[in-house]
Amino acid sequence: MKQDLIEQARAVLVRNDRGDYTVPTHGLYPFQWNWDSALSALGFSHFDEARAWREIETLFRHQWDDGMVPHIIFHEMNDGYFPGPDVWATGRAVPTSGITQPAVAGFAVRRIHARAKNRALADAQARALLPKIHAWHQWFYTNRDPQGTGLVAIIHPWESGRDNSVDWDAALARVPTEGVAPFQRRDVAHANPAHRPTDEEYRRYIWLVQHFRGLGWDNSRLHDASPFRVVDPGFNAILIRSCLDLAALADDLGEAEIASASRAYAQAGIAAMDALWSETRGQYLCFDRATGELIDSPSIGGLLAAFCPIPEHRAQAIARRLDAIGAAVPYLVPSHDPAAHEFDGLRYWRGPVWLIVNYMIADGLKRAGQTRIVQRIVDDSLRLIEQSGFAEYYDPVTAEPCGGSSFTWTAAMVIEILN
Ligand code: 9YW
Repeated sequence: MKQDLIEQARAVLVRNDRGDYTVPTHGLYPFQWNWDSALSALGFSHFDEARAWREIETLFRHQWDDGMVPHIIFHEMNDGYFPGPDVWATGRAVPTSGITQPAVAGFAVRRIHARAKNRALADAQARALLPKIHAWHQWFYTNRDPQGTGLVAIIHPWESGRDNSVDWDAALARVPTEGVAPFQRRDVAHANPAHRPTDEEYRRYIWLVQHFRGLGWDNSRLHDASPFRVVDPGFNAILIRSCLDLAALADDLGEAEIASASRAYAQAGIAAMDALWSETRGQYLCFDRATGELIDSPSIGGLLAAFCPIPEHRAQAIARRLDAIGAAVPYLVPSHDPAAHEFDGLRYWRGPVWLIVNYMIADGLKRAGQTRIVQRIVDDSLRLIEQSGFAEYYDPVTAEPCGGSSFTWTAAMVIEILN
């Protein structure tokens, strides 16, 4: 059974392999996505280390001069996705989007390096990637935390990787839609519209893209100029964890300066994170930098915070919260609290389970010693795969597979979990 699943997962990765990068899934997402690549490389690394390194190498080949690593790289033209390169208009030879995504590469590279069988290759690749990943982290803290609070903001819901989370509703409602050029969505031709963001959300997403494009994609201006500036605990936890992992890797490779700078970022982030804790909700919450208030939305972003080191009593509280959620739905971890009225088990990031987030929450809670709830998350993840295949996401109540099928990072997580 286990070997069968691994074989099936490998076949998904191979099918979506385009040589130097993988597409998340055929049809719906025909390009390279940032955090998909970093997480998918973990899957490749179990059967082809060279291919795993190449995935991340390709991603960083398209890093911007200012250090940003874009969220999409449009390697080949394909009009099956909107918004394409013409809408982003970032002026790059190989077109990219103009925003970023969760900085999980530092974590992935450290993990792949630590367990690599080909040590010479791993050292060479890690050494080449180290300054690039560090430059990306520096870019984050310089451009997305201009006041030096210790935590970075996202300026577009797409940056979070949790596109239509309830977390963004109020902040996104303040984004205008006037002047948005007419467009035709392509995603709804590949996936059930009831499982995707709404047209209204898309108009606001595109307004932000047009706004940033009008500012020449100058990252030194975008943060302050964006009406949407949200501090996401999950996003920050991923960045903090990557800084810590990069520091450990830098120690291994004798790069003391990168190690100490990375640790300083992580320490400041960990200290600042506690202000996002909600005693009432028993989890972390997002913070709206435009209004200066916490966003009272009990989403998975506040549980994913456990991916970075958090105080022991906070990890215990998150485990309790997961127990309560796990009593309400058969499959952990829904992307939004099933008890909240906004919960929608089929609609993208407003309820469904995503295996990559399960993996990161489980990893963090394992380090925090919360083994019982970790086992539940792992068991639920594998039950979803056995019942519903390698889907993009799943209904936490019925296990219905949603979104794209034969999904790369879902398959990669299965290989990672089962090895
Ligand atoms: C989109 C590729 C991406 C993920 C995001 C997810 C979705 C793309 O797919 O966004 O067009 O909506 O939300 O996290 O990287 O798998």
